[in-house]
Amino acid sequence: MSTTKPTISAEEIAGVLIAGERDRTEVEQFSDAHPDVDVPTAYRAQRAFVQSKIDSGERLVGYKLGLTSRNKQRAMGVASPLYGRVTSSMLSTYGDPISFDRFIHPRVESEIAFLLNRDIEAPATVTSVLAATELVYGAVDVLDSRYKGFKFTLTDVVADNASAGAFYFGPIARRPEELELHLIGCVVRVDGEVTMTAAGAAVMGHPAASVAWLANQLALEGEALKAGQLIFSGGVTAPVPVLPGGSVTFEFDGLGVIEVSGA
Ligand code: OOG
Ligand code: MG
Repeated sequence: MSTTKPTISAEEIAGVLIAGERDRTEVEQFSDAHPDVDVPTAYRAQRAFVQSKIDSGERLVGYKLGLTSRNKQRAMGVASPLYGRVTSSMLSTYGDPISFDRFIHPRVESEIAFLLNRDIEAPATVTSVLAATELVYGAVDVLDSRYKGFKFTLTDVVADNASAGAFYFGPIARRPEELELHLIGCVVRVDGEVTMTAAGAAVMGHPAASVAWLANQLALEGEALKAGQLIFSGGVTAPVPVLPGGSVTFEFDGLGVIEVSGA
């Protein structure tokens, strides 16, 4: 094990990503020039990236999981789950349009969102996550990697706050016990044509398993999931680009339809 200092600091990585997001310009993957940066350093960069949002008045409202399904791991060529932080300006009210011109190259994907009404203690399981969940929603994750060509390694995407851009909620909230979340179907249509279908079990066997993974991961870092937070499961289906004039609809069994239109 080398104990030399990384050739770029977490703060420097965050500074590049903050500028890329602000200026809507793609940045180079830092892993190309700095392959020595490890995952803990990348999470410190993520914290600094998110802290800049909090310093400008946003609130931490929860977390998002990433690369928790084979559909997503295959699409992005990265095989380990990760998490990012969700802040208040990323959320939109159902029906409100999201303006895509604030993004570099947005993509959308289906997820399940969990609203917690209790803190989750480690070790967490599917059962303990469901017991701490007040409501679940169908949701759409609007991703916007700050990296050129939407290409990244695990450390790149961790630092980039799991490509977080914005989130849509579906129109229907349900108690978790009213649904078989691992069987929830999702049909994705691009310009009216069915392009992808999946069930909730695509996410680690059960969407709540990804929330349990996060709770256990955060415990190792001295953090915990809290009552009132929103947790996004990670993509059930692979991402689809949002194109001008195009439409993508996400139909969830029992949780309604979300339509996304590229203006
Ligand atoms: C990385 C973020 C992953 C998910 O649900 O897998 C993610 C990306 O695909 O840009 O949000
Ligand atoms: Mg996602």
